[in-house]
Amino acid sequence: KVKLSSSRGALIVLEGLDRSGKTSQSTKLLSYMEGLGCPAELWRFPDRNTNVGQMISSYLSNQTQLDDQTIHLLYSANRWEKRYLMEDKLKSGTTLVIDRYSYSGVAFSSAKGLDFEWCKAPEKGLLAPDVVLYLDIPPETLLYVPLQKAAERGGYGGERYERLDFQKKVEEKYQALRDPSWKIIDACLSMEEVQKQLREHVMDCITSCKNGKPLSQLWL
Ligand code: Z5A
Repeated sequence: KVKLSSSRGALIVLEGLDRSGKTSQSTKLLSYMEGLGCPAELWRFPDRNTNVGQMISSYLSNQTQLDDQTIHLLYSANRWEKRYLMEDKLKSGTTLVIDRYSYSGVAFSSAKGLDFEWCKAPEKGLLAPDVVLYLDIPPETLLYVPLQKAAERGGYGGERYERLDFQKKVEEKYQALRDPSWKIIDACLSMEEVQKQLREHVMDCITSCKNGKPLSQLWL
């Protein structure tokens, strides 16, 4: 276990399918916390600014090809290279709002067909979030995403099903990762309503961390 801290920031993770609103909502959360004078930073994974992150970015933009195992380990390494900075920030009282974390890593890679436990293994020992806020959206809602892409390059039908199919698999994997402590938010509600619910969970979480909730490690 990581050393106890009496007054620390909270590690808050937002997860959910593509386009469920993670980036919009985490940005709003940060402004809200800043408005309250609560020290906070917004992080996201992949963090494309590091050396490892640049390899991931190059893969995501199709400039390099990597097999599924290699990219999985790079995503994980990208979290490990931020692990100690993360701990320092939290211990100095800064709350971190993180847009995607290990759950994205496992859900996406295992949805591609990699073994679920194999995918979890390199994540073990990273800092465990104090709360996971899951933005719940039916995969079917995402149909408009390939519609736009397909308009640019044709082959619309096949791509749509392929993508929907994949998002459904990702959702199944998220469900397998879920534990009772996760906060499930209906992401089909308005932006404002989603934000309102998120703020309540976040403030509860920050309070419990300030009151001495210890940091712990993921999946150990
Ligand atoms: N990946 C991985 O495989 N392994 C890993 O370990 C990690 C990631 C960490 C990163 O993509 C890819 O890497 C991702 C997973 C994989 N792959 N995919 N596919 P990215 O960084 O490009 O993706 P993202 O930044 O996370 O974006 P996103 O998931 O596509 O979107 P989002 O952040 O959830 O949503 P948004 O940008 O806030 O909102 C999307 C739109 O919906 C936007 O126009 C909003 O205005 C609108 N929106 C949002 N909420 C609402 C509500 N409530 N009502 C109406 N409209 C809304």
